[in-house]
Amino acid sequence: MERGKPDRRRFLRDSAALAGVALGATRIASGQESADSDPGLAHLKAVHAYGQRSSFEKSIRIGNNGLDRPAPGVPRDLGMRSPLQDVVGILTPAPLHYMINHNYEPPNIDPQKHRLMIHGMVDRPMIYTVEDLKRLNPVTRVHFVECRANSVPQRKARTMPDATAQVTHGLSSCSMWTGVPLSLLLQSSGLKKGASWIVAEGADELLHSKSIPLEKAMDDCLVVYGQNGEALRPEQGYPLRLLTPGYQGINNVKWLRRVKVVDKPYMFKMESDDYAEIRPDGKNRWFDSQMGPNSVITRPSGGQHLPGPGFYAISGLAWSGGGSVRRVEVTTDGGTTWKDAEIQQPVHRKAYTAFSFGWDWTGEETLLKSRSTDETGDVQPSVAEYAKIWNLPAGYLESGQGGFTGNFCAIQTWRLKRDGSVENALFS
Ligand SMILES: Nc1nc2c(c(=O)[nH]1)N[C@H]1C(S)=C(S)[C@@H](COP(=O)(O)O)O[C@H]1N2
Ligand SMILES: [Mo]
Repeated sequence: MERGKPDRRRFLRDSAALAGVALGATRIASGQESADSDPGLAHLKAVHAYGQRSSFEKSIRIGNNGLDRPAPGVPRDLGMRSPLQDVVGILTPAPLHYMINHNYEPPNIDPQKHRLMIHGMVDRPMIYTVEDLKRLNPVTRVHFVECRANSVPQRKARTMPDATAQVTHGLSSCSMWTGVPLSLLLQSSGLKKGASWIVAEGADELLHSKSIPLEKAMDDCLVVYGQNGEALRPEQGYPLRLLTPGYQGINNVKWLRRVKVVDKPYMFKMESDDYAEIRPDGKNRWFDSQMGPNSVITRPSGGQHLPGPGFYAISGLAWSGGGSVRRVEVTTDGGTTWKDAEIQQPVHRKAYTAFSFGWDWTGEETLLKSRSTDETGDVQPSVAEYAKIWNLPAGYLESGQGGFTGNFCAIQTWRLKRDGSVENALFS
């Protein structure tokens, strides 16, 4: 009978669905087989099972050296810069988050096998699985991560007229991170008297390790497993990473597997030598980790082109390791006059903050700059002020010679030319 058919079909469908639930993995595996033999289904799975951006969107990460590929011959340090000029809003899409791996390719870690050990000067050493951590109350926060080498003038590509915002500021990114407060794990283990530092260690081949003051660890550090609504990317430390909001990138240990509570910094090569700033006056800044107030105009910025005189929103990003961004000023006349830009919500502490400033361009050549102030009243320095803070001799930064300065947060200048092209003009 005709009427019987739909019911029978539904019965078959429902029992197939139930069988799918009961058989679990087996059922999915046989489904994959049929997708392979059915090109239409294979296409759906390949393209839509995990979404891809429009084929018209071409923005990509580029090599740390400012080229569209990593530097050849540096197999132990893989760096990729984030395309700041293309990012919309305050979150960096995870596939475009900048990346610094001192150990080249990220390890491919099975989260079921991964463990995080808390030990050292604690009453109760603990070993956590990723699932153990997910049983705890999660916290979600928006924070930037920034390499201390971001923007340093010693990198040649950074001072060239054709540098884009990706080349000048692309060793930083901002994500929404989800995990648990490190303080919760440390408290549960019980801190012993005299504990004053932690040493965090990653599960990469080189066991990237970093000493961090216990005060910071107990303040706002997180052990995170989530990034922008999904699991951390392998490049960002899957399945677990330490997040040290506002501190130099190197502290944010990826593939985190161990936190040892200790009573002194361990002075690893990277923190006592490579990452410590030996200034021209011979002085050193060990563990001076907090990133300063920073900002960059991303539209219009280096490599972009304005079609002609008229209205433009000058927009960009501001951030500070000191807390939330309270104010951003913009100058469209090379620094003669500064005006407040509009700060866009949401504003998070130690996170990218978007700003914009409506402007009528007359068509004349001019210099554009932005300057941020954070909640502690810290103001982003000019290049000259930055040189003063770090006690650098005149012309030191401009020369491109000498050692790394690090934490370079000086005001960025873009030159807008009469033909509408935009150039990097850091030292103007
Ligand atoms: N395990 C491990 N953690 C690491 C690194 C590393 O090489 N290995 N690089 C550090 C440095 S120098 C920076 S700047 C940040 C970069 O974070 P990202 O790659 O997620 O952008 O990770 C830090 N954490
Ligand atoms: Mo870094």
